[in-house]
Amino acid sequence: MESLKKKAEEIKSLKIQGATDVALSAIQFLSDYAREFTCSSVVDCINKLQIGKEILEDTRPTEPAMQNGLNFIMNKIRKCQGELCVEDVPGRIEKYKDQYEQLINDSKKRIAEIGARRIPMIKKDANKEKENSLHQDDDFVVMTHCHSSVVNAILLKAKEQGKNFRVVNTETQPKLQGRKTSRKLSKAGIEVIHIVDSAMRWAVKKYQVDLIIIGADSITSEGTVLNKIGSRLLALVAHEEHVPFYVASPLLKYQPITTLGFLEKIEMRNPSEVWKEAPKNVKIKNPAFETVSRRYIDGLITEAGIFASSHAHMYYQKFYPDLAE
Ligand code: RUB
Repeated sequence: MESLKKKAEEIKSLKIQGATDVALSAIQFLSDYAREFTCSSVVDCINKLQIGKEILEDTRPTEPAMQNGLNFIMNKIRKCQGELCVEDVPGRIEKYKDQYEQLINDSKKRIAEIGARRIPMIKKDANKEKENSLHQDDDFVVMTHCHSSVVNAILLKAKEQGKNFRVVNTETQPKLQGRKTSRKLSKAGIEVIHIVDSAMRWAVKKYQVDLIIIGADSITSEGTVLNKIGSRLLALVAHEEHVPFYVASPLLKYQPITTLGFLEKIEMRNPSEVWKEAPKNVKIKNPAFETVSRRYIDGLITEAGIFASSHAHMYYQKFYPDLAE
């Protein structure tokens, strides 16, 4: 249990961040945990796993890809518990963990292929290139926010296909996850323009951004997307400047309980991330995420294709009937 708590802390502290990596790590941690404890019966094993699952879920409340993954494993082990003996449990948990991991990896790969098609193949004309021009006709500019491994997969795929484009990216206060994005993309040879969050409107205009793609932490039954704080601001800028605004996300981030009327939670993080030695009478609020309503989203890029975010519910049920149960 102590080792599980230590690993859970890596997620809570954002050492591991981004919905996909959080989900992959959490299911791995549950699988490791199943190998660590001893139990008197299969029911006892399941009860211990349930406690472990709750510890992991508590780390980041706005992460359905993690919750869905942990539920996927727990539902499967509960269903077959009658056929198992205690020694079988760790192997079964690992098997179900591998299955969910495969779903995540396959969906990300498919999203990268689909999303990359939205970045055009533009051949650079050296004669046209003007030294001081900010935006030329043969220049395609994509903007993103924070660090989304799914958005990065799209951009890296497009680069791999030989497409020329630049990326404008926000630093993402207070934990600066945007630096991860800028490092990764520039390492792959993509030109990156890194800005402070509050320069997002300025940058959209200045660089004549052609396309905005953000990631997602959660998608609700109404097609609202929850993503890093600042996402709605960017959506509003996109709306004001008529820039297409897309969200790239596996359907595994669908939050099924929103269908039943429950509201998705927004994680409030430690105020010290914003200001360590703030005066005592200054109240600090540090929301990790915010909502982007479907009316500001031109399309959701998923493993099932690109469609209106309000259709996520339907495709989730179709693609993942086991999880929708
Ligand atoms: C990260 C964030 C990402 C989504 C999607 O927030 O908002 O855009 O999680 O990530 P945090 P991915 O740093 O608080 O986890 O596309 O990798 O699933």
